[in-house]
Amino acid sequence: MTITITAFESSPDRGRGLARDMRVRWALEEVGQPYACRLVSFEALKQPGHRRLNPFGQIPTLEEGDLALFESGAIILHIAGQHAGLLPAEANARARAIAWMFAALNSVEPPIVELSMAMIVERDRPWFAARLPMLQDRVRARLKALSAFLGEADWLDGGFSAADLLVVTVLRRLESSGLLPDYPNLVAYIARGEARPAYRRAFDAQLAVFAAASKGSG
Ligand code: GTB
Repeated sequence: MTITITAFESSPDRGRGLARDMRVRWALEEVGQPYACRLVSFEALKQPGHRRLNPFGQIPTLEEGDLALFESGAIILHIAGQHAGLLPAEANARARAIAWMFAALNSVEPPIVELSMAMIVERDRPWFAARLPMLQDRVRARLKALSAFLGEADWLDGGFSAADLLVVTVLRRLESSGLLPDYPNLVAYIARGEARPAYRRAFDAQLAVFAAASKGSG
């Protein structure tokens, strides 16, 4: 069955692979599933047609036959449940990997998003300088715990899984924050994720969208 995902027609990340379609593309590449991508403008995201797929008017979504899904975590869990390669077969290991998927999205990503949003939209506000250390400390607390848990291991729990895919994509959003170098094992962990052939294919696919959009507008 054909899989169709949605992505920004023109991503504000300028092809850096930081929008959440990147993680879905990467998951599909890891399991070897071809997919089509429908590009959506910011305006179209908020129209009823797209809100039928995602009530919040956001990307990414996934359509496959009668199924329409939103929320990148749910989409990746669905892909991992349908195809081998993203979750361990053994029940306890699988449950632990799913716990880490939730941790990536519920414990690690929120303070990172809060910090990056503040850097983008609050930089000129009078309270920004006072608030920044608190936002950075909240991110550091997560990085410290993650770094301690990972130690010298390549991946969070044995082999690469959807949990690593999500944690790596979440951490990548910190690349310009200056916070990562204090955690060399996390820097190496991100690099290991980015070196995977499936990651490269996914990255190149989203970059090609940005390159085509730039050509069209210039
Ligand atoms: N919880 C949802 C999920 O995981 O799927 C969140 C989805 C979401 O935030 N989607 C964003 C969106 O559609 C795109 S990824 N935004 C449009 C809107 O809300 O109107 C977030 C994102 C956007 C831009 C950058 N960037 O420029 O670096 C990074 C991440």
